[in-house]
Amino acid sequence: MATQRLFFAISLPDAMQQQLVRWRADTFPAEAGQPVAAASLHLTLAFLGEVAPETSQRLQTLASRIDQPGFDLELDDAGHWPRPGVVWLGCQRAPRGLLQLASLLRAQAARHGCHQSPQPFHPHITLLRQATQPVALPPRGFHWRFHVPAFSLFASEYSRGRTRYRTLASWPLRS
Ligand code: 2AM
Repeated sequence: MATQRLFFAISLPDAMQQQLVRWRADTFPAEAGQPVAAASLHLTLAFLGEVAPETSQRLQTLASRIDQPGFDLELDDAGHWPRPGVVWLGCQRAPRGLLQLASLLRAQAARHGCHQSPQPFHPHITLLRQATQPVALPPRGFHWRFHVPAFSLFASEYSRGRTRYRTLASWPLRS
């Protein structure tokens, strides 16, 4: 079987997706960048790159053994990375549970040969892509909170000119 482009991530509840999409439309002009589709909004925990089936299977087995409590995410920060052309939403203070989960998944990925960026983990949800020109960011003061009861493994698939994210498996966090 061929390799797949994989990443572990947190998906957003449907209501949160809808709220963010409305806020984004009110906050950023159309020319600011390419909006990420509501159903594709996610927070990446660990990017794995192109992965062989055996490695994917091993990482899924390890993921299934993770025993961590769920946590609340508070989205109250926004930023612009002009080089990759990304406008993002994040947290001023990332919850400990999020950092622990990401660090465990990233360590397991690295041990299985999936290169991990040496840059520190900066949890974010990409709202706009191709945002290479200066963008006016919203003033602080906005915030959304939602509970994270699970995490998932996604495959990033490119066909007919667009990228789709397919959920391969999900694992619950302790309630
Ligand atoms: P991004 O949203 O900041 O682009 C699928 O591509 C997910 O993995 C995206 O959330 C992307 O982050 C993230 N990712 C992290 N490192 C990546 C890399 N080196 N190449 C592509 N995507 C990466």
